[in-house]
Amino acid sequence: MPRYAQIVMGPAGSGKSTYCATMIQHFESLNRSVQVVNLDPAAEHFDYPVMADIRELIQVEDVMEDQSLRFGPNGGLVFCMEYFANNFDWLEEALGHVEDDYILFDCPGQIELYTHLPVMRQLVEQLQQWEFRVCGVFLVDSQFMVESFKFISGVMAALSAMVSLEIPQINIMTKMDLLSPKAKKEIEKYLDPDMYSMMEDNSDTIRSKKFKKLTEAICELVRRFKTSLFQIGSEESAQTLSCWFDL
Ligand SMILES: Nc1nc2c(ncn2[C@@H]2O[C@H](COP(=O)(O)OP(=O)(O)O)[C@@H](O)[C@H]2O)c(=O)[nH]1
Ligand SMILES: [Mg+2]
Repeated sequence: MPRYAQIVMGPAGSGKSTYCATMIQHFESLNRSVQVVNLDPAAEHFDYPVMADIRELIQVEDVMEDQSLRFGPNGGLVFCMEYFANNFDWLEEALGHVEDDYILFDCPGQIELYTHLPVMRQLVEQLQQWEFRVCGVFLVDSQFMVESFKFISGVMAALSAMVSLEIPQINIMTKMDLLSPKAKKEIEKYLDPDMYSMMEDNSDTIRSKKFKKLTEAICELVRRFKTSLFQIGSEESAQTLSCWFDL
């Protein structure tokens, strides 16, 4: 039987660890077991039992304290992830060889890991070599998606992860429960693919005409990749996710 993995990605604070904790509960209610691997070397706490924790391999504080390296928090994290990529045998040992396993990888929030650094791609390829079926889950905080341009920027971040990892990916807006009814309506407007044209600026200054072309080009790109977003915080969202992940 194959093994399954979700790579849980998204900016810091978007809700990755909360998602993993919630998925454990959801799996339990379905009588399925799921394990979580913490891949954030800077994680301070999480509300779930871990199968493996990257901090057993390397910790950001140790890297930052090292006088010969002299890294700040961001450089320290990149160093840790590169060290991790050079030591996948640690992960292999931690994962063991359990058949029919379902593992969530709770990843760090640094966006460059999903856009231009090779480490997450190397992780995906390694998992595939170990016969895992891998999918990506990209989380964005809905509170940062309420204005049209912010929405597009969130979608573009998700899209760049999707393009760089080349695996099936589901994009999820978190913290929908924190939005006002007006903000929820605004976001729902953008979720309909045909409504992207609503984001155009209709005033006819020269600047906005140029801007309109750019917006149209970006929306076309999003449409072409069929980038869609699901919302977290309702009954239907749990059902949709269950269908998606074939639970
Ligand atoms: N209200 C609400 N809070 C959330 C949700 N998801 C995450 N949070 C909160 O957002 C904060 C950051 O979440 P966390 O899972 O640690 O984010 P991470 O950095 O992506 O792992 C925590 O205080 C969570 O309790 C959500 O769907 N609704
Ligand atoms: Mg976290």
